[in-house]
Amino acid sequence: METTVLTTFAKDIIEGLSGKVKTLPSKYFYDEQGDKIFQAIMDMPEYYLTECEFEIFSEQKDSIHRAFSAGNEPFDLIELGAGDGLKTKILLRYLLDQQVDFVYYPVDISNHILDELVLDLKAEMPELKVSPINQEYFEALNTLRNMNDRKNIVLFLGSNIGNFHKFEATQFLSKLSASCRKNDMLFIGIDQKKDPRIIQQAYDDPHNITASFNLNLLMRINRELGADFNIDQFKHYANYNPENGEVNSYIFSKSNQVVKIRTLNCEISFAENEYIHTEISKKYNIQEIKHLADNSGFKVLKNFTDNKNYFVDSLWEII
Ligand code: AVI
Repeated sequence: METTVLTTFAKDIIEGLSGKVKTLPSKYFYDEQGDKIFQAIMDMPEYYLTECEFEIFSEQKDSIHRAFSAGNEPFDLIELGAGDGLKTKILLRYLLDQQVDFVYYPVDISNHILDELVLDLKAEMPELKVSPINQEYFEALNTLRNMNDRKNIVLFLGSNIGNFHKFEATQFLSKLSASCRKNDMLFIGIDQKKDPRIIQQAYDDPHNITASFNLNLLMRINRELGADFNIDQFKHYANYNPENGEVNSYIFSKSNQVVKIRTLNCEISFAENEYIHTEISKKYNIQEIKHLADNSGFKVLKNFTDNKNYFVDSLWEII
């Protein structure tokens, strides 16, 4: 298993760095170090997304519950990419207090993340029925098809959908709707378009935490593939474009330089100011969210927004 993961990682890295325009997949941000830095990002005030979604869950948990159980229908919760479950915990606590009978299925490909989450939940909410699924998202939905007979509410929070280009988001969501049963629902967290300066600051913060998150990708290549990236010779750059709603993140080379990747036995040249594209974080407005749902086999049932109207948790049904 270890070897396969490393081989896929190595293959993706070499492929991304060998192209005319260099790119690295943002999914590789999240090694142990990257998870810690991402936690620090979520704790900083400039990264408003976490606080806004937290507020939606805290202040509207009763209406969220009512919308989930339309007509008093029983349901189970499946969370794709559960992480530390901070927002979800508010909802789980509330549902338990209301004596709702449900199972919580956190889904993640990282066993380590799931183990920590389950330990944490068992300590905090011993009465919770939690059943972790250590699989890819779609595999997990297929597993559930034959495992439970309640309606599934799929949670995909934290604006994770923003890390896809629009066409990829539509593809992913279409696959998701096709993997669901007729009366299942999707509860999806999406960051909204807003004052560009607010968005810009969230991805180019004055504490340089996002910079270290981005540059950790090079450190990871050093650690896992024996590369010799000199981090001081690279810098983070993020730019929000209000025309397409995308924040694009890059790592720029500060000089002409050559980097060796020992285990792959190769050298990568960088010209001064040459960049590696590392991430896209796309923002949507309410109209675009409706289109996204309509084009991927869903229909928007209800939008839950925070007081500033920065973020939306949108509840979708299958059409
Ligand atoms: C995980 N994802 C939704 C975050 C985002 O906002 O795109 C990752 C992130 N990148 C920089 N800051 C946070």
